[in-house]
Amino acid sequence: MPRLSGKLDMIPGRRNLMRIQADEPGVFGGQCAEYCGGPHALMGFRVIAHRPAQFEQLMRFRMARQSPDPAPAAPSAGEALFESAGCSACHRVAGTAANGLAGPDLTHVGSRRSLGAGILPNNRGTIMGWIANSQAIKPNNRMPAYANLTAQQLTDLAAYLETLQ
Ligand code: HEC
Ligand SMILES: [Cu+2]
Repeated sequence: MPRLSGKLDMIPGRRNLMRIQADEPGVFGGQCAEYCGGPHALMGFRVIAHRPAQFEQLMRFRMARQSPDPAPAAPSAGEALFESAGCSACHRVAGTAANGLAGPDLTHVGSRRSLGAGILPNNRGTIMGWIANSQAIKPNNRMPAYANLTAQQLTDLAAYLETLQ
């Protein structure tokens, strides 16, 4: 990714602008390059560049999925648990009461390729494992381990998160 944009430091209290330009479609890897705390070595990210027509198509698909459900169903077990287990205190999900800002916005977590800044592929099992004990996967990250949740509860949460496309 540095090939597309150069590098830029984040400075507390200052707003920076980074221009990322890809001349060809492709997937470009990046890595946090400034020591920032315990899990610093585990901070990867990807830039995916599409051809303009394909990008337009993807965005239209996204917008269509976001249009409000005319008759919202009762919340699933996983959605209710997301609220009652306290996940929503740290995570935002647009269109729901969850509006925490301490962790990543999970509005589209179901369509992410990876979890935890690139360290895990995104699937039902890895979501469950992350929630149960993210501290073993990424030591010192700011999400507590949820060792008290049952396998059924982890499954319900993961099934809910998968629907957030
Ligand atoms: C105290 C705040 C906090 C609470 C409570 C919390 N999380 Fe997190 N969560 C985080 C942070 C911070 C991260 C990012 C960790 C990292 O990658 O360094 C995260 C990451 C995640 C991720 C990975 C997202 C991604 O983009 O890779 C998922 C999924 C997740 N949390 C689900 C949950 C669920 C489900 C609950 C409730 C059972 C929960 N979280 C409770 C702070 C929290
Ligand atoms: Cu870092």
